[in-house]
Amino acid sequence: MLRKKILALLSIAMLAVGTAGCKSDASEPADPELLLGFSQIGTESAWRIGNTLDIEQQAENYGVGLMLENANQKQENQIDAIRRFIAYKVDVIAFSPIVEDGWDNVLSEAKEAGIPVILVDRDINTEKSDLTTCLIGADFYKEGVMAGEYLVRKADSLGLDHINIVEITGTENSTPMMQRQAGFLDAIKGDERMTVLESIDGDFLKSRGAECMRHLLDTYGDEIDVVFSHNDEMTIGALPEIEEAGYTPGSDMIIISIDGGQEAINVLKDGKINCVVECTPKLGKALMETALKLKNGEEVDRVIHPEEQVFSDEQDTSLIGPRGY
Ligand code: GYE
Repeated sequence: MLRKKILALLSIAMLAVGTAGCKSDASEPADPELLLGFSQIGTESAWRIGNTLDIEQQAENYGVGLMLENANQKQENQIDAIRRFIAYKVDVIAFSPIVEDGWDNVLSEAKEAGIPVILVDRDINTEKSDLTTCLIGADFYKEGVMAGEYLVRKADSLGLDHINIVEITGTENSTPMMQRQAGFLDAIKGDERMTVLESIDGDFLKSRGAECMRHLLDTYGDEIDVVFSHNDEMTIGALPEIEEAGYTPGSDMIIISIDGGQEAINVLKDGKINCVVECTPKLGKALMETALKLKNGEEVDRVIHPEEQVFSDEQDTSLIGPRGY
């Protein structure tokens, strides 16, 4: 029985919410029509925490029973979680793959069990075409392009003729890392003013952002004109290092970030970040609607990209409203 199944699920989940009827009160909502297993990457950023909260909230809104597991930044934990979802016969599996490679075996198992899989946020790399049904997540390439285009405009407005860039990247082999880098490089390529001094892996973590920035400052010092960081956490980790080295971020160095969480937007308003490309974590509504369609055997869109914008010192930043993550 579904109700028993959900109770069992909730008891093993590290973190779970659902509208599953756990009480016998007749006024409680009926068993959910859909049981969704979702493997989240971890809690590395405000983005990730906002994404988890949004998915929980939307599951509740849509009356979806949610089994949610947090992989604490480890691919093997995600693979184990997906295997548990298969064993418990959830209706639909969703997950945010921490890296692109290494999913074929477990996803073949899901396919054999007849459970559709939705990719949330990040993509996978596979030779097989039918292991997943769709991807709900940002267009990371476009985000990189928007960051690069901002830099070109900024260089024009400041009349700069040579610009040295350091790049602090997200988790190696993850979709946002690869696509943000590719989009950024494409947007600045052909612009003779731009030189990338170094790209360094900051793993999307604040502590790594600080470490990477220390290394970059030690190596290049005041040669650095621009810091392009793949997420807000790493940016926020890097800023105190820049200040400690005697530079004022936002004026001595141009700081470009991605995500658009509240903390980074506050720093943008203070003038210590110049540009933040938005990446919305609010993917829960599209996820619930897509999962319900799959449960009902309906067709779904292969790719769903949310609309995103750029926040920067080109606008009146005091008008940017609360971000909600
Ligand atoms: O930019 C970062 C997070 O995959 C879009 O992962 C996500 C990225 C986001 O940890 O902050």
